[in-house]
Formats: sequence, structure tokens, C-alpha cells
Amino acid sequence: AGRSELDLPAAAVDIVRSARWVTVFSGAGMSAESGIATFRDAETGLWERYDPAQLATPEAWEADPALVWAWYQWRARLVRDTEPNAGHHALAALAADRAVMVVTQNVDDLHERAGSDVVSHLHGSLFAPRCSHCGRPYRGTDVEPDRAVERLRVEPPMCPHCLAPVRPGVVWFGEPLSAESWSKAENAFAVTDVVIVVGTSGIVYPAAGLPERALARGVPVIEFNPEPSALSDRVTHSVRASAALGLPALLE
Ligand code: BJW
Repeated sequence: AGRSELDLPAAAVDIVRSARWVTVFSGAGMSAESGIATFRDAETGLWERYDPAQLATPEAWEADPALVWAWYQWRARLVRDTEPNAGHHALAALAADRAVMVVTQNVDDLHERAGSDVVSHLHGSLFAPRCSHCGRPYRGTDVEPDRAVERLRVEPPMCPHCLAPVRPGVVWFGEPLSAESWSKAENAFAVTDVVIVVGTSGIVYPAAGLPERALARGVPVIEFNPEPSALSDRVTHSVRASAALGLPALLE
């Protein structure tokens, strides 16, 4: 799709082209066109009875670790089996002649696989399991997602140091974001000339407060989302386009 068909204002394109530092703030919609369901969409198939917002909680983990572990194994496998989309590739290409700092809420690795430098995974990663007790990273090979995870329960492996169950390396509701990922994100928003917000509902804090910080400094924020989000009213330009259609138009 061309820029005019997308209703992508020339002013927004100029802002991005003339920026030396670009910060990308992405959410689940970034990966939707790679075939990964967004967080607040209904799940299909095996997991249709389960609400992601119910499974991504410390309470779910306490109540049924094998259920939660199987769900994350299944999601990791979905990510392994898919590819970055045209939006991920456009953001990587944008870094050819400027600094692009990707701050993502996503737990997939599609930005990295497209070739972007990810400065922060605010909500962790599907590929960084750790001990639920001592926090040590778990490097066992038995966590590699395989094709046998289409089961509702898989017992998590045990930490070899303290024998506690290994947990997914993600941030659940009520848990603090890692200090390191938070400060790296803050730094990106503090120095950037422009923010590109893609595919997030903008309702989960503290992450959703980051674009506001840039606006408060007078830094333009350009949103790409086919639907209005909680941030749409406050951003400088809100482009009603998907990630895979809208972001490549920035490069045209
Ligand atoms: C497209 C598209 C296409 C579709 N192209 N776009 C009241 C007020 C303020 C805060 C709170 C509050 N009550 C509770 C809180 C705190 C809570 C919170 O924010 N809750 C709100 C829901 C109210 N936050 C927390 O608990 C955080 N921790 C915290 O605050 O700690 C404090 C603390 C300090 C010290 C000690 C202890 C505690 C932690 C938040 C962790 C969030 N975790 C999750 C799960 C990660 C693991 C996993 O993936 O399973 O992160 S929840 C989930 O939401 C996930 C996402 O990263 C996050 C954001 O969702 P996202 O990415 O925006 O996805 P969707 O699905 O919501 O939206 C998709 C968008 O894409 C839509 O807009 C579509 O239109 C669009 N889209 N297709 C472009 N093709």
C-alpha cells in the first residue's frame, strides 16, 4: 500500500526521516501479521477455553504450574514456527541510516530475527526460563519447544541448584519489570527524537506510560494501529494501518 492510500501524513514521514534517534515501542499487534494472536484476542484451538489474561499471572502459576508451563511452551513453539513480517523488516531497514532503539512489550524474538537491536524486552522473553526460587537462568535443553507440546499440562523442569520448578522468563501482572530492562527503556525515551508506537492497546502499566514521557518533552509520537488504542488521543499522529502495511510506507 502506498503512503496516500494509508493516510500516512507526509509530516509523519518527514519526522521519522529527519530523526537521528528513533525509539520503537511495540506490542502484540506488531507480531499479529506473523500469525501470533494478540494478547487480548480470543485464542483458538487447544487453548480456546483459556483466557491469556488469566494464564499470565502469578496466581495461575501457583495454582497449576504444569498448565502455565505447557501454555508458554506452546507459545514458544508458535514463535519458532513463524517469521518476522514486513513491519519487523521495515524497522530493521530504518536503522540503515539512523539509530533505532526497539523497546518491546513482546516476549517473542521477531524483532531480533528481522535484524533489529532490541534495547529492552520490558515483559521478558519466551526463551529465557529461570528458576522460580533462585532466579538463575535455566539452560537445560528440555525447554526447547517441540511438537509434542500440544498438551494441556507439561511438568516444568527442575532447577539443578535448588530443585524448585523452572518458570517462564516473563513478567506477570503484579510483578516488577526488571530494573535493567526498565532503565534501558527510560534511557531510549529520554534521548529519542521521535517515538513510533506499534500494535499496543496502551493499557498495561508502567510500560504504557513511556510514550507520555516523550510527549512531555515535546517529542513527536507516531502510532500505527488499525484500531484506536488508549494512546491514540494523545499521540502526534495516529495512523490507522497495520504494522506490516504501515511501517514499510515510512521507507518509500
Ligand atoms: C495491530 C495489529 C496489526 C492488532 N498491526 N496493530 C491500575 C492502574 C495502573 C496500573 C495498574 C492498575 N492495576 C494494576 C496495575 C498494574 C498492572 C497493569 O498495568 N494493569 C492494567 C491492565 C490496569 N501492571 C503490572 O502488574 C506490571 N507490574 C507492575 O506494575 O509492578 C508493580 C510492582 C512494583 C514493585 C514490586 C512489585 C510490583 C506488570 C505488567 C506485566 C504485563 N505482562 C503481560 C504478559 C507477559 C507475558 C506473556 O506474554 O504471557 O504482558 S500482560 C500482556 O499485556 C503482555 C503484553 O506485553 C501486555 C500489553 O499488551 P499489548 O502488547 O498492548 O497487546 P494487546 O493484545 O492488549 O493489544 C494489541 C493491540 O494491537 C491492539 O490495540 C490491536 O488493535 C493492535 N493490533 N493487530 C498493528 N496487524
